[in-house]
Amino acid sequence: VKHIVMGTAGHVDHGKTALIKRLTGIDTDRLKEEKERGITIELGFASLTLPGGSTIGVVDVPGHERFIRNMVAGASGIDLVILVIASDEGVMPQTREHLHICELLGIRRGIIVLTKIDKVDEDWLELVREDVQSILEGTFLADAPIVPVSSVTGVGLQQLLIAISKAAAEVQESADNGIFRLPIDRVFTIKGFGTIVTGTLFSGKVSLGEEVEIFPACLRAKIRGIQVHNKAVEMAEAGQRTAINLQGMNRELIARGDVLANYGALEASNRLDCIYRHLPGNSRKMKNRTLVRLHTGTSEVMARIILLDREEQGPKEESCVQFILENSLAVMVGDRFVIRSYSPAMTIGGGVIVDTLPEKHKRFSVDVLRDFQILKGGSNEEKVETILARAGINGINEKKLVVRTGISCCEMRRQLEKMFSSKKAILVDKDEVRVCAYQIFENIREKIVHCVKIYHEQNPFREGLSKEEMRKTLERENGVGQKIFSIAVQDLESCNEIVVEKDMIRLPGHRVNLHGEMEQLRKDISTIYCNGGLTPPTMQELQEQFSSEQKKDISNLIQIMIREGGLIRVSTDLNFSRNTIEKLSEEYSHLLLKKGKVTVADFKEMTGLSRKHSIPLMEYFDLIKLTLWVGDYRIMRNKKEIN
Ligand SMILES: Nc1nc2c(ncn2[C@@H]2O[C@H](COP(=O)(O)OP(=O)(O)OP(=O)(O)O)[C@@H](O)[C@H]2O)c(=O)[nH]1
Ligand SMILES: [Mg+2]
Repeated sequence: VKHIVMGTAGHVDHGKTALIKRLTGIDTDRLKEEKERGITIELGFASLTLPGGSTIGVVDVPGHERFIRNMVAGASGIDLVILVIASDEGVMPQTREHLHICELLGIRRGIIVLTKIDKVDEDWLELVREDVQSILEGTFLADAPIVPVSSVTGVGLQQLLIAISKAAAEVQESADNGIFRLPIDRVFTIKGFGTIVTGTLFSGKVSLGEEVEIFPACLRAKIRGIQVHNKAVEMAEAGQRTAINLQGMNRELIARGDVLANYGALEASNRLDCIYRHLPGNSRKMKNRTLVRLHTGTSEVMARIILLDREEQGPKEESCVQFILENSLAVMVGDRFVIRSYSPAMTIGGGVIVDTLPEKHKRFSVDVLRDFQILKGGSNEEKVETILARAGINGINEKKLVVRTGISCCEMRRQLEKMFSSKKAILVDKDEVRVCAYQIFENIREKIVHCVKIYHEQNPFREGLSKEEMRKTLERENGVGQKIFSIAVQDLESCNEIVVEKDMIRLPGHRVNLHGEMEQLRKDISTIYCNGGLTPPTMQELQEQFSSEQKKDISNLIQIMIREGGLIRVSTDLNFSRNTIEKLSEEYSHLLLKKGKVTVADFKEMTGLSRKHSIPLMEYFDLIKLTLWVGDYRIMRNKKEIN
């Protein structure tokens, strides 16, 4: 069954509430203040049974400009609008403003009702009709029927009911994304029942006993009772005016503007990427960073608009923007919004949300603007790809993908299956259906292999590195989560790119039995340097003593031995054993103490070395600050400092 909600719209005092009362028998002005002042303040609700027997929900909104925020809340979610214009007054400011709001909210169907015809004559009515027609030009109501009525005499009401039935029959059932969502427009308590919330059920369905959540505060609650058109029901569906009794929920914690939804379905956000249209009637251009009122669903928040693709925005222009919200909202991609200026509060534009959890963007970035085009009008696959890229290293779960792309749950499942098999996405967590872009996953795989490779180079004696340690490093440095890490390791293992033994990861080519050979090689090198004393071989001379396959191992080993301290690097080409250097250092110190000043000739005489070895060694001792080079000779550095 198609469920339909019809809403009123129009200037204050034009007869909206009187009309609904005449049609439904229900006086939707319930408040004492409303009765006293004769105006509507809060939203009113009723149901209307059509000639064919079906029942539709009715939302009556206030016309006064001070209560526009209530009007926007009431109008979001309606399928059909009754634009009420009093024939004695004709088109007034809120006639236009409400019309704009309905247009911006994406309402597609409606009827114009000219009320109070008992107060005007035929000629006047004709003038008003022409005036009305001119403001409807180019809007969704351009071809809508115009029905003159009097709520006092009852003239025209029958024709109106027929027009409503016809329009209701033409309402297309909107594609349902499958997520239960109800933006709350009223909260109250009933003795013995506790907290009740009401709203138009946007999408999905809800049943008795179900676990739900209130966003953006993320409060858990249980459905104790459901009413539709004042009747208790087991389940409510998209498009129905619904009252819900929540179990275990304090009334004070909920307010209009909150959203009741499936548990875990939504996420609070402080930034929204949107396509924004500045209304044609605006006299002023929209400037970057303007503070505005953003209305969406039943909520209103203050927000700063960041124009991403232009310096300022003129009337009729459409642009890519990001809103920075003063209070967080829980919305979905595809949701419509209305923007009103801060002061005076006037409707100036609106549009549609294209990402609910974006990062801060750089203005005029080609990449960002390309993403906007995709999120606005791309294929499902392109949209999912863009959001997966934005979601980053740990991916995003399927539910949140639905929220962030506006693609329905069923369609999303099909889309993901396709992307899994074409290697564009990968499932990283089966339980919550968490998905990651394949490219990002591949980067993690590469990073792991690279880490192991580096580790082997630096630690040729070790079999491999600890899996847990690598996981911690990747988590710390790249934010890689546990699940995706283990999937990447498993995947690499099955592709035979790494070997996992117990808690160790190594490359398949890394021969564990090298251990013994390497140890032997190390001993050999050590002996060569010990025997070499003050005249060790150069790197090349050393390499020549071994086979060519061992070359790479030797330079690795030398590096390790230097790092460990057994060998001392004196110049790029000369290494000495630690013992040799220590002994030499002692002798040199003695000489320095004895002579005070030591020349190269003195050093050569002491060691019996040629310049080739003497100079690098003397420079080495300068470097480690044993000596200070003063012109032609060296002095002991410590001694000089004492002086
Ligand atoms: N003569 C005559 N008076 C009407 C008709 N419809 C409404 N009225 C009167 O107009 C006044 C305003 O009517 P409402 O229905 O409260 O107007 P409204 O559009 O709901 O006003 P807000 O909700 O405050 O915007 C009331 O005094 C009604 O009795 C009509 O068809 N003929
Ligand atoms: Mg009213």
